[in-house]
Amino acid sequence: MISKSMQDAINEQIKNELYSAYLYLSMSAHFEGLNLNGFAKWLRIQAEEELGHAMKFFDYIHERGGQVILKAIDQPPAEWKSNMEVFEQVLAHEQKITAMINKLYEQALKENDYPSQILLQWYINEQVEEEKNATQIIENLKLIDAHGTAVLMLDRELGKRESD
Ligand code: OFO
Repeated sequence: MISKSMQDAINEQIKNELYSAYLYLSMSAHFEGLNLNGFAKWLRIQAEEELGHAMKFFDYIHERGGQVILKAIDQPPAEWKSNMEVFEQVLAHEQKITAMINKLYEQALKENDYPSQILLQWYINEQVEEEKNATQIIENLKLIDAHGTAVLMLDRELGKRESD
């Protein structure tokens, strides 16, 4: 059975993952408003993934005989000044989530809670991916600022080459 302290910490993290979904859905709506449908789609899928992260914790608490207690989710921002600002916020948010997951893992180590350690390893890997994806978008936006879209498109084209 899961300890009360680990159950409480994971319940808190369910809220944080749901806030991530809320934040990215709000960003998606922002891009819908700008008719940037690709950006909107990417963030909408990201929001769905976050819901999946929350549900993975939700199921885990039940599997360990614990109780899920849902908490209030804060209202996310609704306006951003630039595309860059959106993705800088995505990255900053993911870095915050990474720190939270690491703290949960430290708690699981302290409590000798081996099942939670195994579960959290999945999230640790996922956070590497999350930070990498956000960083990549920021780097692409910087490239567009520096060289224009044509160079970025040519770079994509050149990247398609396979070795003979
Ligand atoms: Fe759940 O990884 Fe992003 O926040």
